[in-house]
Amino acid sequence: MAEKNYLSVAIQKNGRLNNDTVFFLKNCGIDIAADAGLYNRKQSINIDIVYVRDDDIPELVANNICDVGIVGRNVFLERKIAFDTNVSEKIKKFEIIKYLGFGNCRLSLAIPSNIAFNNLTDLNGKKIATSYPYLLKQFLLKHNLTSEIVCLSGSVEIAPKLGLADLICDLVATGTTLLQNDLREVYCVLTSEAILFSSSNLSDEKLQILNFLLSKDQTNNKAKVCND
Ligand code: PRT
Ligand code: ZN
Repeated sequence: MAEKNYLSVAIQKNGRLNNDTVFFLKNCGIDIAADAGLYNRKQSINIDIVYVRDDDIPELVANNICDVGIVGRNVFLERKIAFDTNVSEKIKKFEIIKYLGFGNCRLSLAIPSNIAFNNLTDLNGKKIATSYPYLLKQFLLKHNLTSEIVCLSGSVEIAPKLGLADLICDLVATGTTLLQNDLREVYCVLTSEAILFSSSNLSDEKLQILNFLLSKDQTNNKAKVCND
């Protein structure tokens, strides 16, 4: 459980967000190593850094094990919708505090290059493979579409070739992975970047530490226009 006088910050241990997260925290005056142990206490500013897999960060914050976390907006929203759908009131309280301007990507629909696509109604009756079933379901409902969702935890881009799905809904950055798999991006479901978020019931003491850290950050990224 997060300790009373320490703000605990959950960050990705390895992976795409790790370096930029460490850089952001350094910019806030917290000098930590990118590859420290699982847990790193900074007594000078009453802060605990917890290094974990990004997928675990929303749960850690929701359960008050950690106070704030840094993840992609895609992971944040996917877990938030899952909590809103499945879990009791007390762990639904999440707030985005800051958009961090790195880890930019989009969650997009992509179809085999040789298949025609005119508009979203072409998706009716089709199978879509994804690791983001909640975000995709929300999108399908919003557009009144009757596609079937096929959940995969990784390597989503090979699903059409394997005959598991007709198309995919996956993260895209440069588009290289899609090209390599003969897929074509046809619709952006969500834009994403790394975000700092908290449970909305932080104590005054912890808020003070958080505000102190953020006051040192010079990057000053503003919230982007969202299409969720
Ligand atoms: O180990 P851990 O569970 O912590 O990490 P992970 O493997 O689940 O996530 P990781 O490190 O790959 O990504 C962390 C976050 O980075 C994601 O949740 C996104 O918010 C963000 N991000 C930014 C990306 C990408 N760009 C990205 N390109 N996450 C994944 N990709 C993958 C995508 O899934 C696809 O396979 O890269 C491929 C596409 O890239 P392009 O450049 O070929 O289009
Ligand atoms: Zn992950």
